[in-house]
Amino acid sequence: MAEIEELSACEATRKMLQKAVDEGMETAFQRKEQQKGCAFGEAGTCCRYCNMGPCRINPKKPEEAKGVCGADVDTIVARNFARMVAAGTAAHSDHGRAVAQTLIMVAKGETTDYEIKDRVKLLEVAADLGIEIGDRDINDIALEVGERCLAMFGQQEGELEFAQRAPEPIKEIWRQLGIFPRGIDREVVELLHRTTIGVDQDYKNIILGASRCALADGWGGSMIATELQDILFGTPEPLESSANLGVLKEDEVNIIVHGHEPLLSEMIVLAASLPEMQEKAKAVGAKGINLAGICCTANEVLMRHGVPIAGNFLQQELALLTGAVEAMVVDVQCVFQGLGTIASCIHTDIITTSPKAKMPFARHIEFHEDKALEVAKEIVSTAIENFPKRGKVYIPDNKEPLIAGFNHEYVNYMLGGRYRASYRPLNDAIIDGRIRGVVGVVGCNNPKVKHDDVHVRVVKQLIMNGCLVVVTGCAAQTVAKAGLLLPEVAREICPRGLWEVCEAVGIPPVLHFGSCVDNSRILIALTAMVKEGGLGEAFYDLPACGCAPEWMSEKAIAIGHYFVSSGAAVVFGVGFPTLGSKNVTNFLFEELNDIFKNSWHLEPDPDKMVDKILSLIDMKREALGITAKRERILYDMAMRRELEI
Ligand code: NFS
Repeated sequence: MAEIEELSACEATRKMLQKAVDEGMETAFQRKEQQKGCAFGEAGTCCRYCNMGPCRINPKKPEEAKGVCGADVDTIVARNFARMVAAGTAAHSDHGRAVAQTLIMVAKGETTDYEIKDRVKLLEVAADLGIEIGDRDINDIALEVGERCLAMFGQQEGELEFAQRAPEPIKEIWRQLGIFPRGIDREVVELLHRTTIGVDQDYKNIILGASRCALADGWGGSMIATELQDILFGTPEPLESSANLGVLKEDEVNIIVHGHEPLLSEMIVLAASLPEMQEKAKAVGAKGINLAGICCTANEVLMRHGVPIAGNFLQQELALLTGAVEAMVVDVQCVFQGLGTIASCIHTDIITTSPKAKMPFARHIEFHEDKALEVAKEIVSTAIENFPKRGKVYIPDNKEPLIAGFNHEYVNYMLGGRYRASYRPLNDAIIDGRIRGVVGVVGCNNPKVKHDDVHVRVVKQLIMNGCLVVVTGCAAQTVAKAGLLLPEVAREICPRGLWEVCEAVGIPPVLHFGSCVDNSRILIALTAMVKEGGLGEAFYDLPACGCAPEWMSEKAIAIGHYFVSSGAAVVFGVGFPTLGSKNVTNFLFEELNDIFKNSWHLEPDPDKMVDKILSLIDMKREALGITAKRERILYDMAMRRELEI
């Protein structure tokens, strides 16, 4: 295996990787080295959508071959890209659907385990959808909101309602192109249809079809998930917690929630806090029950309950190797099958809960919304019963404090106050140059690059250069572990303008905005900046940029594509799945500028990625006539040493 030092920038991760090597346990880091990769797959030039193939085209000599059906490299690459968008959209949206169904059950009184926690947000969303409020019963309003959102999945014709929230000029562009999204399910189905053998063979048309589908994700499925979760579980507000494997406790029953949908994890939080469960834990010799999270579920329960983060995507197996985890409770998405192999060697139970996602070596305790708390109690009890079976435990002592729980509503409130909530101070700070621009840093880990390293380098340099950064997903967890989600960071490393703004408002320069479906919060925040005035007419005018430095998932491609199709610039790291076709790549990276006035970019090198983002932001500042002369802060050796987590 490569030098452990080179595999991760996170000390806790390195310690656990050493332990894995010492004990002969396998993780994603080792498996990545065993996999030699495939040049065709990597370039997007392999097609296996029918049984005449698989067909593959040498990305170095694409003109020399075609698929058996005659598909050229452009069609093949575009279809593969589009299918990633369809899959990513499906994942986010199926999550949103489950939340809508739960809201309906709550409104109908079919489950009493959940309640409507944020009535103000319910009324706001209802008003947005044109639902009558008057003196109607709150459950009637909730039912109508739930049903209207659920109907957005099956809507056959007409414009998707939440997409009406987008700035007017981009909606006009969607209408002119015929890509204003309709129902979410319809867009996923149509994109899968268009990319089967012998349908859409115009790569530009395929990519624009993918835009329509991706928009149904960002302004549809993901937004439904976020909005309705806030209604059911409460809109997050800033709170303190901590992150990294050191949050596990040697003397308590450790339960890790991992996956994506908070419907389950909310109930586990409740069940674990019940006195009867605490007593049960004490009866087996534990001091209590300690909950922690991995991946987006971690973000959901962190921002609403302060549940600490055990780690991000690439740390899921390492958490088990501590020997301190009694149960890892999973639902859907980003869950390694490798977990089961490790769990079969130690006392940990992997508990699958979704009928959609079962695993070998796991115990299945199926979750149902109508008996949510009962199931959660069974899961917690199972974990407690495991505690006496523990073997040797090693928990690395790394953990960092953090503040999480930001979102559009809170930004609005903290800038303007409760009675004059407004984005004006943010826009003004951007216009007068105290804030250079706003950057969303999102996405996964990927063992193709040094774990956490790219995220930390990019985020640190962005705030050193005066950008306000918002983070979601595993990127948020990375920077939490690096101690960047703290207000004092502003004074320590940010230029005067940014730290003055941060200190005046009492925020860190890096704002934790939630999970990956919560990237829809960024859409809403950017829309609010546009509507506030002074920074142009649409996303494409804003000094703002999105990036995913260590992405790996189809969901990341769907997110990137809905931001680009909404008019935002997006920079991805690692690599890009269309490089086998010059035409498709040129369309995504250049020609989309003529359509959405922004485009995709690829820059795997963290320093160059920062340069690229800053130049994109400065270009927008110049176009807006708000250019302030500033020096690019150079990245010297002392800073480099600072970047260790
Ligand atoms: Ni996002 Fe969440 Fe993490 Fe990547 Fe996976 S957890 S939905 S896909 S790996 S950021």
